[in-house]
Amino acid sequence: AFLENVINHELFKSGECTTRFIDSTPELFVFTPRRDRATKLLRFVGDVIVNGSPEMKGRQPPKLPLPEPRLPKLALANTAAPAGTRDILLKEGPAGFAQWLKAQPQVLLTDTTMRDAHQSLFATRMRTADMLPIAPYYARMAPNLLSMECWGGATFDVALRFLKEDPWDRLALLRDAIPNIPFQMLLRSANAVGYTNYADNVVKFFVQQAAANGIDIFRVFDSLNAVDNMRVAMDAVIEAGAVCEGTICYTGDLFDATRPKFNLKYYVDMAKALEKAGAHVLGIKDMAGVCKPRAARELVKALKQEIGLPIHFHTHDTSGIAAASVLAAIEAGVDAVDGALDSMSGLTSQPNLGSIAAALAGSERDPGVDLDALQRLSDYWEDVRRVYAPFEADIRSGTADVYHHEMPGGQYTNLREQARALGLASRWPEVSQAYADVNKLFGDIVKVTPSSKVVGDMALFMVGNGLTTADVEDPEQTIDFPESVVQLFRGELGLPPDGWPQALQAKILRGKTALTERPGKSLPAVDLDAARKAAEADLGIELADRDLASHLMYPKVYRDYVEHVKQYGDVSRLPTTAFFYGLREQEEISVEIDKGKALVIRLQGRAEAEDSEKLFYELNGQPRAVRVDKAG
Ligand code: 3PY
Ligand code: ZN
Repeated sequence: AFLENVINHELFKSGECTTRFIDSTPELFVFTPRRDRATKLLRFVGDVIVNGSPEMKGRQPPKLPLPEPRLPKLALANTAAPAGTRDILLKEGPAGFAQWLKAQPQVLLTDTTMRDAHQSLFATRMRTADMLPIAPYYARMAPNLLSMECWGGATFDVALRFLKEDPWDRLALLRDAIPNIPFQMLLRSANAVGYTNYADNVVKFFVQQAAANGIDIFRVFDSLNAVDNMRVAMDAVIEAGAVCEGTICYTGDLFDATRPKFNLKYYVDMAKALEKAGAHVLGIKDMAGVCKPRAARELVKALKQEIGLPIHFHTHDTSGIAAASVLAAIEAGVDAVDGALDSMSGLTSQPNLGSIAAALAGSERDPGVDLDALQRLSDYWEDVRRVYAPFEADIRSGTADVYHHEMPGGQYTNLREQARALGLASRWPEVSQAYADVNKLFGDIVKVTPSSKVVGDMALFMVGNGLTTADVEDPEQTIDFPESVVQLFRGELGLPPDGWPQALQAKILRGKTALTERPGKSLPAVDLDAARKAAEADLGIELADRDLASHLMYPKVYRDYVEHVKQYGDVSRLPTTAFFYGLREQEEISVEIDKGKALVIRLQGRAEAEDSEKLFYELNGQPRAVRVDKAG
């Protein structure tokens, strides 16, 4: 590498260097880290080959090899992306964009495939490497989508924690490839992309970074539907010049007279409060998929009468009949709806976007999308989805049970997985019943991340410990409640508009005082400069603003991620089969480490010793051997 640097140096090439050239030219000693990067990747893949991916513990790999995902037959070279919906946003600004949306006779469509669909179908495990190949086709084949939901929710945490990749890189790379379709993210109000309330200035800083790095539309919701807890996030979105989709979480049943709390007035009042708070768009987030067609129709009709904002409807297909609700909302005049492309739709995911578009073709609300293009994009996802089969829940049909337990689609598969890990897999019906019981115990609340996680924790706790509702309520019976339950009842996730059941709160808190205002009011502002310096000293790297945002969201997870990068380099470009399943002998993969620079890796053979294994690779045609210790 040193010689390479010398002969490539401008001075050396010009022939003007003297014998002091080496002493006076320190950059000759800066070697390209390519060899190092390759070694790290070979070690990572080697570890997966020898010891298995930690992510695969207890899971069955799919039958390999799998076919390469089919990309649409469309020549990309030299074709620029056409103008799309994002061009309208850039020209008109958020308020003008919202007006434009409201004035459209057709219904607009959001594709959730890159966020909620995989969060709800395979535990958020979709990697950037599977999103990038299809991205330029989206830009060319579906430019008139309202938006692509591709960031936020659980994707931030899972990217760093399990996929060992940087969510900000994902956003930047997708943005680069798709300049013409608005990007949408899910933001959990004061919980940002985490599970607990953050200081106001941290929420604001996070929003600023997300907007600066490419998010156009922020769907902001609160896990207890508390508008005051949404204000900081909403203000930050508006200030950043992005579209603020203030969102109500739908729960219960509009027509269930025994639960009058979640009636039409409740939603209309909340929508008015969000409009007053400056939302550009109103979101209806039916996270569990319990908004029945009749409720969707009535709700949209009432909201259209009562507020002036365009309305965007989101639901899940857990019941198997969610498309009926989407069509009912469209008939009632909703302005935009979410769906997932065919092969990533259904079950706990969104209803099928392609089928919804086809059903509307030729009608007054025809979304005017290219149905064949959606099909070709879906073909790609169909192949990608096979790679993630081990992360899918073993469910084969919709279930009306969702109207009873009301679990969010994004939680359902995760909670089943948690139950399995605790040895409660065969007792799932009890867990599901306990989830409904806990909701009643907690005073009938909105259940969506993070409040839903607390309800899930408590349900598992009750089933695992054989506790009944009566046991939990009995003031004489001492219970060591899970920490998340104590935090919820202390008000650390905010306060439900009608407060907590007081007797249970007293029992859970055992004399601890509860917050009486939103947590952000009492959380001290974080000194961002000091936090950056401390983290830089701890991690031994410099932190850009977006890195600081990662650190502020998840200090421990981010630290582990940085350690992983130091040890193995950037693993985000490895093909997903190599990432989860390693390489079979003679299998060859190509990994793009820089634009136009690829490593071609082939596993030639393996030699096993007692506590280690030697792997013989071919790296860009050259033999390389790596020894990997066997895990204890
Ligand atoms: C999330 O917050 O991740 C959700 O998907 C809630 O529905
Ligand atoms: Zn959802």
